[in-house]
Amino acid sequence: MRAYVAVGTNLGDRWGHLAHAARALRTEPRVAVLRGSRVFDTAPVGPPQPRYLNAVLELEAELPAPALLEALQRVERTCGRRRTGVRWAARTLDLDLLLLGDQVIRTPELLVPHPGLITRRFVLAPLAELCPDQVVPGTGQTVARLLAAAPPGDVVPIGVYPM
Ligand code: PH2
Ligand code: MG
Ligand code: MG
Repeated sequence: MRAYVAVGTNLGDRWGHLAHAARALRTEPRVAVLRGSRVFDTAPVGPPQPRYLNAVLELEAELPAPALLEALQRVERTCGRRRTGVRWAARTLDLDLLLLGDQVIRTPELLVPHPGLITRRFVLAPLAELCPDQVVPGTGQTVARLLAAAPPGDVVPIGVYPM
């Protein structure tokens, strides 16, 4: 199934973390990394913290959603991510499952489509490069329409995805 994963990093070697994410996902069984968006330099949303690099990866994943979530969390850990319990703390690597086919998943562990997807320009701008015409389940709107309606934000493309 086609999956879109948001990549965010705002601590340490941010370009290195982006490259690591693509490389590590490729080593996961039944996961193929198909394409990356451009990389965007973005102002942090939430508490004051360093600026982010944000991008989106397109995967083909022959895995059920919980196994894919585990794979994403495994890759976060191999990148030195430590869960401190502090919401929206700065992080070496954040991998958020945005879309998984046209599935809607609402469990305590996983919400798909990702709730932040609908309004966050730092997610929608890179996602719209990969699948502008995809309808986001539950909204009836395409990614391109959601991006056009999103509040303005400091989200600037600065390079191609390192992979
Ligand atoms: N992620 C957050 C909180 N704030 N801001 C930006 N610009 N980019 C992010 O990826 C981001 C954020 C929590 O995951
Ligand atoms: Mg996140
Ligand atoms: Mg996350």
